[in-house]
Amino acid sequence: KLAPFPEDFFWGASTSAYQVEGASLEDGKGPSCQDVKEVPEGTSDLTVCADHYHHYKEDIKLMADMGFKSYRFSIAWTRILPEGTGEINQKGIEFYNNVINECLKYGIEPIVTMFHFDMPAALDARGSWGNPESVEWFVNYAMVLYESFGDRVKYWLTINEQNMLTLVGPVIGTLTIPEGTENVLKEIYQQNHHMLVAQSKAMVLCHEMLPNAKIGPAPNISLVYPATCKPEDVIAAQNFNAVRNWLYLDAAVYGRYNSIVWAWLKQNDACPTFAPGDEEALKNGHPDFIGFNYYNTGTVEADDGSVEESPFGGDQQNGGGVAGMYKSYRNPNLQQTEFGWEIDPVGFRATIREMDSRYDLPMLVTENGLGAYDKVGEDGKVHDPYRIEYLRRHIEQIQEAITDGAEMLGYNPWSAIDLISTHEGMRKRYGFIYVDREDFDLGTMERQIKDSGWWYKKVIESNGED
Ligand code: BGP
Repeated sequence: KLAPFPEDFFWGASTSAYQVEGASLEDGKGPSCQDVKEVPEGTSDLTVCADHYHHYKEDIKLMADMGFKSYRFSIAWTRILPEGTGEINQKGIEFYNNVINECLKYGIEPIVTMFHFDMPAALDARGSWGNPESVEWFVNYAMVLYESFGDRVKYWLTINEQNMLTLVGPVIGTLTIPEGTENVLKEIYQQNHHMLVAQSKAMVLCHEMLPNAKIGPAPNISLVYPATCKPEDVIAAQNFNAVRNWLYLDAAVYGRYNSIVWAWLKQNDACPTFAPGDEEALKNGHPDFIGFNYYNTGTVEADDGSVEESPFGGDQQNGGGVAGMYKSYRNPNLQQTEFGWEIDPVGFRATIREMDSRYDLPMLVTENGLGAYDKVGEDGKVHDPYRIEYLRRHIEQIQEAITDGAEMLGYNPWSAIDLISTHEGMRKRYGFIYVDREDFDLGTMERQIKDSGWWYKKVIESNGED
């Protein structure tokens, strides 16, 4: 018999500032790396997005109509601090005050991501995460957030998908490698180290300033399978698991580097340099829970010598591998989305079980979801049975994991509302709420709840029984 979902389970959904808000330079907002990056060919830029900046009231009302218990969104660093450090932009504070208050009005718990892929351009120009000062920039930004919103925000997420920044950073438009860098691997992991230290310090500060708040990381966690039961493939899977997943959680939870990753970096002369106090700083931070995004599992085999030398490790969707460590493998047992992403609900349970046994902390699903070409039907509605099927199968596996003993705090799939996809622009939609616009035609911006949203409402009402 399956265990029930907890009574106070956070059923909700997610967005991020640079993908949903638009108004990218309005009301004093400074440019972020996303505003100045070259968008992939054939996709929209990020100036308008779903225009949530001007529609937030309507959007949160629709979330309330679906019965949301939580809404995970990110704060744009440059709306608060246009230059990344220095002067505070009151209009930015006002906007997020309004968003938070609007959520609370409907009993929706705001879950706030502090950093979701949008480094202030001004800080990029100063070396971004490669600059050792980045630790202080982030901690200072965190302090402003706690001071401004800490009286109402109880759940904080530090850095969204830090692991994707190191694995595919340039694809996302973040993680800049300075020209002329000799040891790119070392540079990547030095930047990563600064993020880890910054995160740890932000967790300590959160606990000092807001004793009732809870804070956690938000990496993208995918359990990695070996392609076969060949021992060499198992070693490859351990390698990718370490590089992709455990490095981030070992550091966040235990304040130490994963030994497999450290040994690999050492062999490549790429271990990050610790500043005085870093070791202690890493040890001092403790998350209250693990936030994580899950889209699919990974599968790898041993490198047969064909993996090209590249400092970036790639991920399941982008393929790749690391020479001598692992090579990506398409799992023949899994279906794929229209966009070629593998679908693995049972792997969701496996991933949760693995995290539970390694870290023994409550877990909050901060993303999961299906990107598809949704269309308005002849009846004017959006019928997305494929998304209902996808979500249902994943929710079932959360319940299995709860039955296995995992403590699950909530489920916040991607995305609350249609927004701009990282790689595919507007055509790849994830939302429960449809937005009438295309990549190059801003449309009416009208909103409507899709079939999946009405279905989700029933799931929430019945606390997962539907
Ligand atoms: C995650 C990101 C999100 C979101 C999502 C879907 O990696 O945290 O920002 O974009 O993936 O990805 P995509 O937009 O590429 O389909």
